[in-house]
Amino acid sequence: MKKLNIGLIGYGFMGRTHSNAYRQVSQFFDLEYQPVMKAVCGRTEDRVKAFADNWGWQSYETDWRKLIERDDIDAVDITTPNNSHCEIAKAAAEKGKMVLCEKPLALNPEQGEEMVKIVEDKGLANMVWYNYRFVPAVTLAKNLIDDDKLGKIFHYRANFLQDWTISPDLPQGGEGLWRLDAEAAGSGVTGDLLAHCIDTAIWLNGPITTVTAMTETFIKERKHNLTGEVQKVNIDDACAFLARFANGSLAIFESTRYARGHKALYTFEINGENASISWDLHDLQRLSYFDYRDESATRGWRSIHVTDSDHPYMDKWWVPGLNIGYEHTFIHGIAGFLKSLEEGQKPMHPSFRDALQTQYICDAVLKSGVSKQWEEVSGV
Ligand code: SOE
Repeated sequence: MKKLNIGLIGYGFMGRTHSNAYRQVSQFFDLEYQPVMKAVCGRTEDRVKAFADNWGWQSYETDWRKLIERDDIDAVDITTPNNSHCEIAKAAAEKGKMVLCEKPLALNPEQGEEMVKIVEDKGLANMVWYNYRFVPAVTLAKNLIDDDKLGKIFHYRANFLQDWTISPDLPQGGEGLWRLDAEAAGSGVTGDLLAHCIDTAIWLNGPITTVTAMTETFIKERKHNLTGEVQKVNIDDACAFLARFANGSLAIFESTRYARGHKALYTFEINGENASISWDLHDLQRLSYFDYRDESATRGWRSIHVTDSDHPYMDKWWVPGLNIGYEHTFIHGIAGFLKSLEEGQKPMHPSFRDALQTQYICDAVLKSGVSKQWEEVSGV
């Protein structure tokens, strides 16, 4: 087996999901490459050391520049806040490392373009962790659409609803709360949550060409954890937008962190000429499917329990009927990346270039939130 030495930068929520994936992937997937958990990097020494011990990283660094300098690192995995993705990815690529990056790719399209350019110019394997593509039920949706089961697609609707920022006492900035700080995150729900919905949507239904959006910041000021001052909030707390796809279908997307009662309700529904499908992250192992061509007496929505061995990814896991969950999406992501390194395999998706497309759409959405006009999406 060939070894691929990984250097992980960041050890928060995503650092944990990725570490778990590296630990498990070779046990469940038959691959030529085995990831080696060479080094993890975080700024606080006692914490990064404890993280390394807990997850089985062989060594640690407290300066990411040192990590990317190391000759024993083949691939750099970035799980830091969004405002550091571009600098780290470019520096890692400059050193000839493969780069895996958490979503969203960057703070804005300009940074994203630079990141795409350097990995492509240097011919380096790259991917962005839009993990929901790798839910078996979502991949099944992709397969049904690619098999033309739905026929012409008319409608796409997606939501990503949360409720964790409703309290005005919640500060912005710093560890755990950088998603509320526009300087670190770039945007609010648009880059954090709608980016997932957009990535899935363009994968399933092709390019989005134009958008019109409505954004809102409900809590205008919050104490900043780093400065201790009450400061203006510059992120979008909620965003809803309409979109047109290149294939003629219409879309409606909504995301908020103010939907009391919802923690991570990512749902989508697609309506085609012959059939419809819908999916819900809170019940991620099921895909709902309605086919108009079924016999009329028994026609209706069916709830497919996506656990059979002929369903996507499921032959790698337990026995039919037994669920897998959220953490497995990251294992599927890294399995796909490792597979793509084998001789004769296609490059991994979503790549930096795919994620740049999502970045263009987020940018058009945010622009439209301000201009209150329809905005064209760049790069289509
Ligand atoms: C935010 O709460 C968050 O953790 C996102 O950053 C993730 O990308 C999403 O998958 C779940 O919600």
